[in-house]
Amino acid sequence: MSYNASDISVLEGLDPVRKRPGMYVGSTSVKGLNHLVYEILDNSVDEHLAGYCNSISVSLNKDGSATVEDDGRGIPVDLHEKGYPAERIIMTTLHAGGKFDNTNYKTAGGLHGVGSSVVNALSNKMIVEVSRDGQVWRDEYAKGAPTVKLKKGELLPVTGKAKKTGTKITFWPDDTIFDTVKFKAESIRERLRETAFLNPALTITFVNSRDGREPEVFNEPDGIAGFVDSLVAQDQEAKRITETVTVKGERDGIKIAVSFCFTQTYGDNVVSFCNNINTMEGGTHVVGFKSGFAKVINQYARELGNLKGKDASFTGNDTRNGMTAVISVSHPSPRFEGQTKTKLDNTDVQSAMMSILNSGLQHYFDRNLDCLKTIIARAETAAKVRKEEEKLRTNLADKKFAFEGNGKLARQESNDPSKCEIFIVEGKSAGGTAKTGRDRKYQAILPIRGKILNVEKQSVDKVLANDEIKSIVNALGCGFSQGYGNDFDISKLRYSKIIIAADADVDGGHICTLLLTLFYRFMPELIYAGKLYRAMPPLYRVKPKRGKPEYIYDDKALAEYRKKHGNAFDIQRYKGLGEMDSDQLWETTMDPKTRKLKQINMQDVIDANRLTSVLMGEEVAPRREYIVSNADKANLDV
Ligand code: 0R9
Repeated sequence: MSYNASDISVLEGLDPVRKRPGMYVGSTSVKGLNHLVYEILDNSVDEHLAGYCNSISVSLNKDGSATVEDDGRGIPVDLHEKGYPAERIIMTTLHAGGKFDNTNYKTAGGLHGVGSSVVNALSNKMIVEVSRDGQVWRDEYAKGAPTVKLKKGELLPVTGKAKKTGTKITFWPDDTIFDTVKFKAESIRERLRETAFLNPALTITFVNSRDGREPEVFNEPDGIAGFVDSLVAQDQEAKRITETVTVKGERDGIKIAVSFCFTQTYGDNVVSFCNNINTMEGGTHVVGFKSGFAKVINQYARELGNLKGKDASFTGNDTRNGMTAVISVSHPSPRFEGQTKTKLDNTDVQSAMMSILNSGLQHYFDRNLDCLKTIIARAETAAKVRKEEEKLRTNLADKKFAFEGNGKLARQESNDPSKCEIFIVEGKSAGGTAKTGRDRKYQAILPIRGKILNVEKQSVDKVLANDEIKSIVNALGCGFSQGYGNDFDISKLRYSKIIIAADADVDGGHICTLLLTLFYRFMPELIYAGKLYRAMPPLYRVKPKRGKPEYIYDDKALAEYRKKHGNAFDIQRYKGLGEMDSDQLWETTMDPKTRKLKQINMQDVIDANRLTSVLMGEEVAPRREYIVSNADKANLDV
């Protein structure tokens, strides 16, 4: 292939993209690969925002290419001042888009907003088909360079007649650039669904020809309110306690839309966007929303008498206890900062958000007092738990963690954190049995032997020098933090569930308590995120004279069983996990299909702290009382 002068300048133009692809699409991993689709998709969404495109389709094709098609005006194909079709300039020049933009042209923007020329540069082949002015125009490229030769002043070849208008782009990602050229369909699907929620008048079709599934159509006329509802529906634990509230408005050209609802969960889930870009790192719109919301709730709480005279106001976190929210703003010239350029920086958004939210919420709450009262009640609960936590943290600083023995982690085979779980198993023999009985692919076992020492204050350094604690921290892979420190990173957690498997007796209670306080002190986010569980092994195995043996998990269930079977059955009481063989341990405690787990929440931590005070404190009487009242729970060895 020979190049003329304009080709060379074109190649030089896109050269930086091929030299440093990570700069333009984030990385050369599958994330960067998917980003190619998003760059092209964003151009079609821009055309929708400009008011000309109603439907977009995204296809992952069998030959490894991806196609994005929209029904907008079509990329202009007339000659640009440089003497080549506008489409070609767009596809071969970095940042070319701006030169053609008319004043109404809004940008959805990608990670760095450089668009289709980047995709072109990083593709082995790219085909652009534009339907416009009654014709279909076609252009083609290889690794960013045009393969259709055009003389200066010449238009693109026409391949047929067009009844409608639109743009269709198909590209084959360059396998010498990307680590993989297999798109991650599930992430693309999620992105399309999200885009449909943010653009209620848009219809997006997803065709994944690779797996032969039916095309999926995303059209979400309820917009961000529907987004909130879908987030709540995804969380099986979340029980809704308010309807979804939407506040919208516009100030100084900044459009604001917010939807939220409350569920019976702790903490909040606030998802934010600016000009269709997911602002993962938050920014001025999120700050404005959080402070504006807290201000309104505190004002009402004082008016209604929930907060009196000198009472401290609710914190922002208190007021969002149980909230799921989606924020979407659009700004004529957004600025993004932060590590991944996903933090909105425009200060005018904060004040616009606060004023629109203030009047919108007042309008709504004045007419929906029940909803307001529910939110205030949730804030009151949060404030109570927060105060307990503050006490707890001071108490915990005085406690010592000590484990004996150094259990070895038996790793699982899979590296997919979403499917893996770790059992922290108390006791040497139970640890061994669990290693035999487990599902090796997805279950890891960390045996520990615990003993609580009732001693004087211990420094953090010493606690973390403890081998057993180190092995827990190392196994989980997400670091640790003191309280809310920065070393901890939950995204690095290697497991979807951390399961404490301890005997159902006082000793087991001790070790569980100890682990809870350890997690709370050094990895509290694991508790907030609901990653921590306690296995609930059965207390009894019963076998009627005729019939199958059954496991019984508590005394109430045993009483029921007695009612049904009289005394005509054999009963085995489990004193500890170590008494079960590997099949029994699998069936009763480890098999996801049959086991019973209890998810640990903040109340458990607070209870555990009380228990620790009882068991480790100075006073003998409450300790004795606890032990006596729990003596029925099997072997006492305190
Ligand atoms: C399949 C992916 N779609 C696109 O990449 C796409 C870009 C695009 C577009 C315009 C319309 N549809 C598009 N789809 C457009 C047309 C006009 C003005 N602005 C935008 C017009 O007809 O006047 N363009 C994006 C950038 C450009 N066009 C431009 F810079 F070439 F104008």
